[in-house]
This record gives sequence, C-alpha cells and structure tokens, in this order.
Amino acid sequence: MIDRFVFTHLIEAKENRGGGFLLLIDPDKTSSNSYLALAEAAEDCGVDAILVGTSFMLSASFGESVKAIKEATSLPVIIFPGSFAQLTPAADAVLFTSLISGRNPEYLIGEQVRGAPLVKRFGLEPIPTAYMLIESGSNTSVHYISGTMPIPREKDDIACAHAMAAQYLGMRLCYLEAGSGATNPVPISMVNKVASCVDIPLLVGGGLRSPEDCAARIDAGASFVVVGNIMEEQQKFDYLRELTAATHSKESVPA
Ligand code: 1GP
Repeated sequence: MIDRFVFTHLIEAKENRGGGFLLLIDPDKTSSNSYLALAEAAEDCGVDAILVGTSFMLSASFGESVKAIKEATSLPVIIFPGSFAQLTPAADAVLFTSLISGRNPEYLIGEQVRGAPLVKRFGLEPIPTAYMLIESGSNTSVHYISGTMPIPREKDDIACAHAMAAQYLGMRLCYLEAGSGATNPVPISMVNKVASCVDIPLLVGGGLRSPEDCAARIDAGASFVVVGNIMEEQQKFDYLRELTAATHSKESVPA
C-alpha cells in the first residue's frame, strides 16, 4: 500500500487555492546559497511544493543538495528526475515519470525499472506522471538528451490522445512540458483542449516567466504550474509572491 500524502497535499492545494504552484530548483544551475535562500522563502511566498531535478547532474552531490533543501523548508520536496540516479532518500516523493510523447524505450520504461527498487528502498512516494514534451520553438535539453521528438505545438489532437492514453494507463498526473527556459511555453489553447479531454490533473511548465503566463495556464484548465528559470535568474522573493498569487486563482490578491 503506497501512502499518498504528497499527492493529496497537491490536490488539496489545487482545490483550496484554485491552482498549485511548484517551484523547480535545479542544483546545477545556481549556487547552494541561492537555492537554499529560495527554498527557505518558498512557503512564505506561497509556493505549494518544491521540485528538485536536473537534466545533467553535473555535481556529484545531488543527494546532499536535496537533503539541504529538505532541511530548509517544511514544504513537500519532490524529485523531478532526469535519470534514476537522482533518486535519493532525502526527498518526500518522486514524480515517477514516463516520457510518453517519445518512443525511446529507455525513457518510457528503462529508467523506471532501474529506479523502482530504489523508490521502494528509500520510502519515496511515487507519483505516476505522464511526461509530454511540447514543441517550444527551439531544441531543449530534454529533446536532445532523450532523443525524442516533441509533440508539434499546434497538434492539440495528438496531445489529447497521449493524455487520454496516460489516464487509461492509470497515471495520476499529466505534465505538459515545453522544456526549461523554453522560448515559447505550452500554448494556452493546447492546455485548454487537453484539460477538456482528461480527468487527471495537468501540470504545465517550461518558459513560464510572468504572473500572466501562470494565470492563463490555470484559467485554461491546468491544475499546477511549474516555474524554475525565472526565479533562478531573478532571486526576487516579491516576484515569487506575484507568481504564486496569480496561480492561486481562488485567493484574493493582497492590496
Ligand atoms: C522545466 O517545466 C520546468 O522542466 C520549468 O521550466 O525552468 O523554464 O521555468 P522553466
């Protein structure tokens, strides 16, 4: 029997606040001082959970980074793994992703088979997540590393069919990903169409830079937005508050 504390926390955040805001920390991209300051401030700034993950894992101390982030916050810390090697007992949960938009067996099931025994041994809560890359105007790290084609950004029907397959396979979340630092985020029209095709909650991320970007995806039917780059670049906590406030559509914006 798998506990679903973190998944339940996410769903409650969505239901109570209108939309959930997930802050992505990539320990490869910023200094530990910067990301720990961000993690410490996150809850007070309205963040609902922290994702930690990286495409490359340039540093050998990924596990130490997750542990330090966990110690800096009382928010759930969820691994968003670039590979099974990023699994660590320091986190609460893992987005147990399968790259369903691609046809590379390593990222559909290979990494998951390597990671499953570690998830069990470490006591991590696995959150089964369908991961779908959406074309964003330029080649992103995930496209290159996974060797897969993203779904064309105007092909709503293809995106819907993938999301429906994910739901019927029993996935709990569906992540529409334009890629970190994407030039063009996932189109609002695609979020709207996919949300109308499935009942499972949607996460949308990649290239979301403004409160308007976040609010528009929640209004279109996303349950959660994921934001990384813009906060790593800015380190402005007031701006983080603006992003979370725009995402929490049920909460009144402070005057
Ligand atoms: C990337 O969706 C996340 O996997 C976040 O993207 O870094 O562009 O905010 P950004």
